[in-house]
Amino acid sequence: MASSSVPVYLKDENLTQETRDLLSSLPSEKGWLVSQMYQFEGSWQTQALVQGIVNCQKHFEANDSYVILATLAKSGTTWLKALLFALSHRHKFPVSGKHPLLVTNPHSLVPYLEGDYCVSPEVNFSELPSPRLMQTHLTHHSLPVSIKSSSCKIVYCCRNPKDLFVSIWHFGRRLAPEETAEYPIETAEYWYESRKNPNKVLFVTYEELKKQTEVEVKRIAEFIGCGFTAEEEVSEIVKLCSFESLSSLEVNRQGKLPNGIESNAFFKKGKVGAWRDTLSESLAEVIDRAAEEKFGGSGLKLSS
Ligand code: PAP
Repeated sequence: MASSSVPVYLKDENLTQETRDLLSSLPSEKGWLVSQMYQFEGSWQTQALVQGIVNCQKHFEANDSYVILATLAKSGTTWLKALLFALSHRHKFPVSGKHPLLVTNPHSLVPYLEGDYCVSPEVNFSELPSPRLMQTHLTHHSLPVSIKSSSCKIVYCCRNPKDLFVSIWHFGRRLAPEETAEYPIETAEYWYESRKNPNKVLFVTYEELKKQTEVEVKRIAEFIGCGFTAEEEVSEIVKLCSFESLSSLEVNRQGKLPNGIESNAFFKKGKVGAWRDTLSESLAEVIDRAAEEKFGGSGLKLSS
């Protein structure tokens, strides 16, 4: 693994003694991007992320105006970051003008909560424009208390497990070509939360977002409190944030993010069902069975 391309949340630096003690008490397995992964609060994390999660659980203070994007890695984070940024700041940054998304990778516009907290317990988000957008890969259970207790909104994006698996596998091979391993499918926590509390958690799927982008984008805008008026056009934002548009921008084709990951690593095919080019029938069946076991009784329908 080339160290220059290793993001901070995969590095084993900055660990406090408290976190080292915690890690030694957790179940661990050989990892796919780093040598060892740790099971913390039900999901598998790197050492640095355990540190980041503990830090943000202790110190992050959300307030009512925050919008939190929650995803599993590779389920639509980059797309939703672009959409949420473009939607919530559309009066300040009209699509027709010099839009930040034309010159900035979506990951540099919306911070990765526990990733930023890997480095230090003191992270200052006060520079972010309001409404503050934040992204997390945490399960609902592990979210900092202030996210649950405030009235901030959570948008959750889910993707079918086979495309997600293939997407993360390719990404992992870029970061750590010599290593690969199984990827755990998380539980349907956000699904249940969105049923229980629809004003707090909006459940979006990558597949529906692909199928009827304008309808879904309007639904997201409404949910985060910046719905479209009858006169307003949503198509420009949809186009700006599309795979074709973002992946062809110079800023997303060349160079690296501050965390060392190449900017183009977040854009591969951007399609539904691309798993068919990579997965064998038998591996696809294994994933289908695992998904059925996990989600079977939940009422959540995962498209394939
Ligand atoms: P992250 O969680 O590491 O930030 P994330 O953005 O969730 O990654 O996942 C990347 C996937 O989203 C890639 O899918 P693929 O491997 O199946 O191709 C990437 O191509 C896709 N993607 C990125 N931007 C967009 C977009 N604007 N529209 C649709 N899909 C996109």
